[in-house]
Order: sequence, then C-alpha cells, then structure tokens
Amino acid sequence: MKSGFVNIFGKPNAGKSTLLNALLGEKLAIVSHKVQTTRHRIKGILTEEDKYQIIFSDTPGIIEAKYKLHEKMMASVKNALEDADVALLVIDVNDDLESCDEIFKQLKLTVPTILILNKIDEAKNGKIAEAEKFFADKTYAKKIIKISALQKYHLEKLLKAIIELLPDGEPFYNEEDLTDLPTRFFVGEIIREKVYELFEDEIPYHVAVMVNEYKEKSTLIKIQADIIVQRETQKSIIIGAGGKMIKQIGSLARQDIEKFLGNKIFLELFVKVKPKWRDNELQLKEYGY
Ligand SMILES: Nc1nc2c(ncn2[C@@H]2O[C@H](COP(=O)(O)OP(=O)(O)O)[C@@H](O)[C@H]2O)c(=O)[nH]1
Ligand SMILES: [Mg+2]
Repeated sequence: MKSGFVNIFGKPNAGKSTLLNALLGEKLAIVSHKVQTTRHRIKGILTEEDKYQIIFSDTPGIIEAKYKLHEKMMASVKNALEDADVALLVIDVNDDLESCDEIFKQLKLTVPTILILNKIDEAKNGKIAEAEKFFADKTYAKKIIKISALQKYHLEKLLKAIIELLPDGEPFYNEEDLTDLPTRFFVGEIIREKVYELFEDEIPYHVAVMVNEYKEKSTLIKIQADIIVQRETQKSIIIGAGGKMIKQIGSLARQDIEKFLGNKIFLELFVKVKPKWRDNELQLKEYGY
C-alpha cells in the first residue's frame, strides 16, 4: 500500500482546481476564469483499495499578499509545502515561463516534484516544445507531464507518475472519504462560485459566504447563508434591481448544491455588510479563513 500527500502549486489561473476536480472525478474546488478564486487549502482523497491513497491538496495561487485575507491564503500555501510528499507544479503552458520559474524557485522544494504543463488543448504554436526546453534543466522539473485538466488529456499518465513517487504506508483516511472538509464548506463555496460567475470586476473579491443553518428535514435540506460584502453599494449590486441578481445567485447555487448533495434543498440567502472584513482577524476567522 502506498499513501501520501500530494499538493498542487502554481500561479493563479494555471488550472489547479480544475486538475483536482478532474483527478477526483468530482467537483470539490470551485473554478473560475478570474484569478484568486481558491482561498482555502482543499483536500481531496483518492483511494484505490489495497493499492494507494492519495490526499491531494488544492491551494490558492501564489501571489504577493495585499491584505490580510491574502496573508491567510499564502499561509495555507506554506502549510501545504511543509507536509507534501509529492508536489505538483502546475503551469499554463501559454503563460510567461520565466515568472513561473521565479515562483517555483522561491518555494525551495525538497520533495519529489512533477512539473505539469497544463492547457495543452489550447497551446499556441510551438509553446509546448518551448516550455519543455525551458524547464529541461530545472532541478524541480525532473519529470514533466503535459496535460489538459479541462479536457482530461493524459490524466492516467499523470496518476501513474504520482503513484510511483508516493511513499509506502497505510491510508490516513477511510476508504470512502472524499475530503476532510465539512459539507457546509462546499455549500458556501458553491454560492461563492456563483458570485464569481455573475459579477464582473472587483465584486467577487469583496465577498465571503457564511452558511449559518444546515438542517436535514424529512424531504429536503434547509440551508440559510449570508453573502458578506464590505460596502452598502456592493450590497445593492448583489441584490440587483428588484432582487434580480440575488434570485439568480440563489437559483444557480441551488441547482449545483442539489447535484452535490444528491438531495433537494431549500436555500435562503441574505446579504450583509461588514466593513473591511478582509482585514479583520475576527471576521476572517468567523468566515473560515
Ligand atoms: N483550455 C483550458 N482551460 C483550462 C484548463 N484547465 C483549466 N482551465 C481554465 O482556466 C481557468 C482557471 O482554472 P482554475 O482551475 O480555477 O485555476 P486555478 O486558479 O489554478 O485553480 C478556468 O477558466 C478553467 O476552465 C485546460 O486544461 N485547458
Ligand atoms: Mg483554484
């Protein structure tokens, strides 16, 4: 039996969360085309009985911290660096390669790594060969694998390479466990994802979601959540004219939450203003950061 922690690192938008979901065959991490969607370290567990257990961690993209929420996000990256048995370094093959190299060098990796060239489905002409050449002599890129997390190209090959690097050992989690986080967390994340989908510009970066109530009734699950924003103006944008936007968030989130839970739900959403929550230690804690 092989068993260990495999942690996913890379710049924002490289496709880390998409990769985690693809490897697990289940949507755990929310994904958007906007940077900094992932704020937590999310663990996803993949077990093959008597063969292996891989505990994947998705991490927030590596950035320079601008406010306290960012500091927390980077602390979770650091934390993930410390307990990794294997590190997956993900890059968008079309990205600026120098800047990826800068980041990976900074990580001072001491564990086995796999460099993943992602988004080969939309690689520009010559980009794949260029990237392979660029990383060929980098110490953290002894193994390079080209994939498309979105199209699920070459994931089997990647999985095989990961298992080879995995230490021998007994499983850390039960075979049927998919994650270490509570269901409530994922419910909140699905609601947050809808905010990323529906609102342009800065709005999503000012939003936190807090699930206050999660009650299993006989025929459905009742969920009440707050969408937290920093300013009154943001509250009116989230609510929209005649409540149009909040209704849309609710209806899109409900569909996805029902799919995730395999159960009917009743979803109630409120919008609350908490000035400067992103820099407030207590509030960050309250919202799970
Ligand atoms: N074309 C293409 N797009 C991808 C691929 N992987 C991820 N994406 C897209 O890239 C964006 C960022 O993905 P996400 O997983 O949130 O990146 P993260 O910030 O690294 O977690 C999303 O719009 C994804 O749909 C891929 O293999 N090919
Ligand atoms: Mg992500």
